[in-house]
Amino acid sequence: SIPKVQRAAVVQSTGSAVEVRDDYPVKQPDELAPGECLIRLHCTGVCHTDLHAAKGDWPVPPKVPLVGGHEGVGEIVAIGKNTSNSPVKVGDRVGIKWIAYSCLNCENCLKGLEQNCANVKLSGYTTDGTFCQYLVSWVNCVTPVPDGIDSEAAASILCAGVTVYRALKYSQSLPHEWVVLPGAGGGLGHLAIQYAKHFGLRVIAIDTGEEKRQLCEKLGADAWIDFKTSSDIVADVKKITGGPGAHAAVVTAASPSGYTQAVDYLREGGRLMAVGLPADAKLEASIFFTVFKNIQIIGSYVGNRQDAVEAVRIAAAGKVKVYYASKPLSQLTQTYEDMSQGKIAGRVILTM
Ligand code: 8ID
Ligand code: ZN
Repeated sequence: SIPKVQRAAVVQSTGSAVEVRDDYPVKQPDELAPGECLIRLHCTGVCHTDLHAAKGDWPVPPKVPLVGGHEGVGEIVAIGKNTSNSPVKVGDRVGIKWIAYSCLNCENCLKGLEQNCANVKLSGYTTDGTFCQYLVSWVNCVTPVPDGIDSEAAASILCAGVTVYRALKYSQSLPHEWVVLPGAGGGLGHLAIQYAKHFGLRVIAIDTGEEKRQLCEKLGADAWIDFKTSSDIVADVKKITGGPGAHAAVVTAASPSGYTQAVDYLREGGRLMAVGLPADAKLEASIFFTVFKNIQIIGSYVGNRQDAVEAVRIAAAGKVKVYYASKPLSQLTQTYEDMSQGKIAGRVILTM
């Protein structure tokens, strides 16, 4: 049976502290609208986006009170009555991603840009997310999770994995080309290394500190640059690539500094994939060299349902593994603290 209340991590007003409560309401099965489903969560990842949401530091404000979180895996326990043609059923294990709901009928949805749906709902931002035990989702938008990957290992594929998988896919990189990954030791970055290696690319990981260096090298990075100790990142990248620079960069750093040298260390025709979302930042690049070198600068925002299916499939095949520390939901505040200080190599997964 479904309880009336649950444990949830709630931000009461934007910027205020996260409060873990045991009295947050659970929407009951008979209250679900057609197309909605109720999910009992096993676990959730903590993404840097959740920290931006809790702080409210982006130009688009989140809802309040807010239950954050958008990298969850759980089990469907109820589906709204009069739901027709559901691709999932009660008992299925599914993932929750940042795009909680997209209408599938607007121009952007029809073009495959479900992220930009005119009626989009964002998990842990404009609708309650995964820092709780039970949440409402939509049968057409959950991501089925195949056997062969446990829930904790699958969770961060739903945001971090999908996002870097799509950015790499749209970077149009060919096997054996060089890709630079600023932010490589973080949640998105450590998965980007592995997807890039799976694509046959050569990887230059940029981040800082011994723990992240070891992680990046263990995951297959071909070269490492510490952004805090390097005196010239552009020269380092050029040297590693034998002169001309890298073919692509996927920037997942949560600070603007991760972006600044990219146009300079990319070779002619290079692609700069903008993924990290530092608050209040402008992308600074030389217009002259962007033009002169035929550089493409491309924003890449999470992924659609197909990107999610593909990213999960590669992880379930054992080609990409989330490197994580497992903690209880009550550790969310501490996790935000560690994340602000750049102390987390890989991901933190919270269990319910
Ligand atoms: O759809 C999207 N585009 C999307 C999806 C999910 C997350 C974007 N994001 C955004 C987040 O909102 C956040 O701004 O991507 C950014 C990274 O998220 P994350 O991987 O969850 O954050 P993290 O685990 O804290 O990793 C960030 C890493 O960047 C490094 C840090 O050391 C950390 O390991 N870093 C920083 I801060 N500055 C750097 C620099 N100048 C840097 N690495 C290299 N060079
Ligand atoms: Zn995320």
